[in-house]
Amino acid sequence: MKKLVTILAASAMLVSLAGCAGGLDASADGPKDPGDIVVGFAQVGAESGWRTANTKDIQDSFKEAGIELKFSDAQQKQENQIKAIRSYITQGVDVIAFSPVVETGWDAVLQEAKDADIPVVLTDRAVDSKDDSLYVSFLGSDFILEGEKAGEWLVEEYKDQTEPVKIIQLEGTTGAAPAIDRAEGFANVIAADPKFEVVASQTGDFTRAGGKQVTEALLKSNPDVDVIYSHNDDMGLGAIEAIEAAGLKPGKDIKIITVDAVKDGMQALADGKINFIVECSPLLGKQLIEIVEKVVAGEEVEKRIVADETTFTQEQAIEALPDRKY
Ligand code: GZL
Ligand code: ZN
Repeated sequence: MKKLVTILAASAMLVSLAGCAGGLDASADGPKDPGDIVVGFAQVGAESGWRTANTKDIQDSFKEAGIELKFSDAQQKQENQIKAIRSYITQGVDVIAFSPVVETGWDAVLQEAKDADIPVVLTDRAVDSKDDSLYVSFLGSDFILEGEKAGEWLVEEYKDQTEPVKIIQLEGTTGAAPAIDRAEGFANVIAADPKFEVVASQTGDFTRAGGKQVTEALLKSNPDVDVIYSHNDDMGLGAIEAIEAAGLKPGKDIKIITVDAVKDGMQALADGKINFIVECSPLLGKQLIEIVEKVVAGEEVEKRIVADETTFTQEQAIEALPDRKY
């Protein structure tokens, strides 16, 4: 009897070893179970309502899928993101995903991930690397289109006005893809009519405090401004505080266009303090999981996956607010 038990135990050991060895070569025993996959995510920070909604959605999605997520918050510093990516490489995670705080300066660390055979997924923001073999997929919004949508609303809003329309632009983080591209898309559209003039443009770093400080300063030098175009809701909400502190009515004396459509922005839109919001969806968790599972199973993934999103007027915001997820 004793002999039989030892033989059984030994063979069970062998099977489990084979199983684990098989895990290294997915083809042997099919794709890894979600429970065996480990993903390292290097998040930008927690600078805005959009970012916190994006983090929550990613963490909830991974919990639901039963996939282990190692998560880091870089406080909007590129060197912290690079450090986090390096630590994921050392830990030998299956996939690395991150939202690059700025477009430049990633080639070296992405090459290190490639040399370590760890696929990288870009979420939300892009890198300017010429070598697109450094990442398997870029999942996120089309920020140029978002800027164009903002410009199109402005052109429509002022189609009957001939005298100049003076605009202050609140830029996102300097060097970040959404800041570069939202400025580009907006400029493309308003170039159609010389009455539109961006009298001042400055970064508020995507934060509410930044938007308030910059607007206070720019209103002093441009008291007769008509419109504020803000690259995200949070800076727009800061601008509202500055406009009210100057004794003016946001949404009336100065019209405001923002991007994101997070709850606080949508509430200000419903209250008439913002006039138009271009949505930028933070809900990338599900699509990121699909990419991770395909990559781990050795399947092809699309190089560029665009998040679907819309725009909101005041009426549409009032309609949408009750069941807004973020
Ligand atoms: C856009 C995202 C931007 C948001 C900001 O996808 O990168 O960063 O628009 C956030 O709110 O800070
Ligand atoms: Zn770009």
